Amino acid sequence: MVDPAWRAHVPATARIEADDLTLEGTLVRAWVARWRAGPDHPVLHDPVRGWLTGAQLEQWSRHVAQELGGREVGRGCRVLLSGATNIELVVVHVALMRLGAVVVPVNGAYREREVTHIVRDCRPVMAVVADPQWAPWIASVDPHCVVVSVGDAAVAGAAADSDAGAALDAPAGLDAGAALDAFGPDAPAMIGYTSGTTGVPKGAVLSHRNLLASVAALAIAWRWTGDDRLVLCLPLFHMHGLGVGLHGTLYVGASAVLLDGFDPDEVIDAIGEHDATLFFGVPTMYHRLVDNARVGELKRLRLCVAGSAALSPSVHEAFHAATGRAVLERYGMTETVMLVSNPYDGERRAGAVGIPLPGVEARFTREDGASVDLAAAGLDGETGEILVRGPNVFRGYWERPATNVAAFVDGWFRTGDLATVARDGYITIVGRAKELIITGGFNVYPREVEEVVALHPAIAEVAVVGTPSNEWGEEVTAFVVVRPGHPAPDRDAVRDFCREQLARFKLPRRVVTVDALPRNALGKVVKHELRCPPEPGRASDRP
Ligand code: MLC
Ligand code: AMP
Repeated sequence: MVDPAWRAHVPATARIEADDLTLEGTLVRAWVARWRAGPDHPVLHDPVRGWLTGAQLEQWSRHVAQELGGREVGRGCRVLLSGATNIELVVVHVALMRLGAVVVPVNGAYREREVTHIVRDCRPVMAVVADPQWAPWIASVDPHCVVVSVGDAAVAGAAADSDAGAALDAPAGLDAGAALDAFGPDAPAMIGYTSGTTGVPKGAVLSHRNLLASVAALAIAWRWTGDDRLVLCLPLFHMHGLGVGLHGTLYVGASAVLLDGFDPDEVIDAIGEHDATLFFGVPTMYHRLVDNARVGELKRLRLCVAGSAALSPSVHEAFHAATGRAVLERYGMTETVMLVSNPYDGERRAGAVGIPLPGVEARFTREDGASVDLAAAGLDGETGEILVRGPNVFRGYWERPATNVAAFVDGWFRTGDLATVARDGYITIVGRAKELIITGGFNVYPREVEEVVALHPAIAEVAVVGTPSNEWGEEVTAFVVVRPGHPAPDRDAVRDFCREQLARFKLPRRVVTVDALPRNALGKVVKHELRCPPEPGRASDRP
């Protein structure tokens, strides 16, 4: 039998099979085992709470779980979770996972339209959120959904924590304790909202096994151990911050310094102050770091990882020149957590995402529809859609049977991403079969923006596309046809008009007025023919 490509990630001295990744059963079981093995090990830091040890996280999350359990949050119940990157949010997240509730992470920038869609779709019993504005929005869909603030949910658990310092093996003495950490690997753990290939936001249901498999693979591939310390400034409502940064840290028994939001100087300060070894970021963060005079200080890190969007080779090279460190780029998605990564040992190729991670198998569907193995000869230079399979890959979208049929081919998940494979097996993402704009690592679905812009009284027609930007990767750009007799609305007028209905990162950064949209014989807008006029001196366009 041919060795899978992923073996390239495994150290020569280790023997690992795909099944070994999920031997611990669930992510929660693995976390609890680490906290018990190292109760005094510092696990999480934030500027308000300082350091929290494994024992403290175990106990605090257990008590929050008991509080929430007492409020009817049980196994399989969906719970919306949205808040800043800090210890309180993590405690609530861990508590929900330990209860067997299904966490639905939601971007805190979402507006009423976006929040109510998710509430209507997944019917949560509770919403633990940071923004008080959300309460009436949620109540408008379901008045029975309990809405609490992240602080209140976390503090309720802390107040119950009267046996602080009690032995870690005491939970059986607490009533609800027996109900924690007691579910199988196939139980749903999380529903991540994403639009997949079709553009309608839908929930990807990930099991505890999916989440475990992915971080177990990353621990091997990135040599991530309990001695590591990550500076984590990513939002905890997407896979990058949550499924990789947080879950991985807790899985390997390492530590993370949490920062709410990205500021290059704060990141560099935190790395120095806390002797960090790791940084994970989206390309926009690396773009800003290489522009910072102190970027050289990042050379003290063991590993810098980039993902969620393509890292431009020029930023990769500038970072390397300034720090002596080659950024390790990887590729993943909500439905699968992580899929492909450059190797820790070996070439970290600028512009490529690397080789499938341990446990992950990848195939290609060529333009003629033929599906071929990644290693098949003659792929060099050809473009195909990547299909994947593995213990990390979700089973389907929440209550979307028809979409699920189309999302898989013979058990292989269609990523909607187009790639090429070099003869040595390195994968390069070259485009997308799905209509999607990725700006600063956040996904924007053109159709969603088009639907809102089209409501503007002066706009007759609109087409939204992603246009290249050095800083953001892509920028949301709206091409508009103005209604006869109306003055053309400028960029700010369009943004202001959409502000109530769209999260800020979805607002068009460019608005271009055109006489007509290019259409094909069937009347469909030919988006690739839409071109932006140059705007010299744009701040975001670094040469
Ligand atoms: C913020 N803004 C954005 C934006 N982020 N606009 C477009 N795209 C974005 N990503 C808006 C703000 O609302 C503000 O609007 C204006 O830009 C200036 O904000 P800023 O202060 O410069 O931005 P900042 O807050 O610094 O945010 C930039 C960022 C952030 C890069 C730190 O976008 C970020 O944290 N991105 C990470 C996204 C992420 O975690 N993705 C993972 C997805 S998981 P205004 O109107 O007020 O001027 C995934 C799977 C995988 O994809 O493989 O990982
Ligand atoms: P999401 O829906 O937020 O999970 O976004 C996943 C998408 O992000 C993938 O399908 C890719 O299109 C994109 N993506 C993630 N990592 C990379 C990368 N390193 N290079 C290019 N695209 C990426």
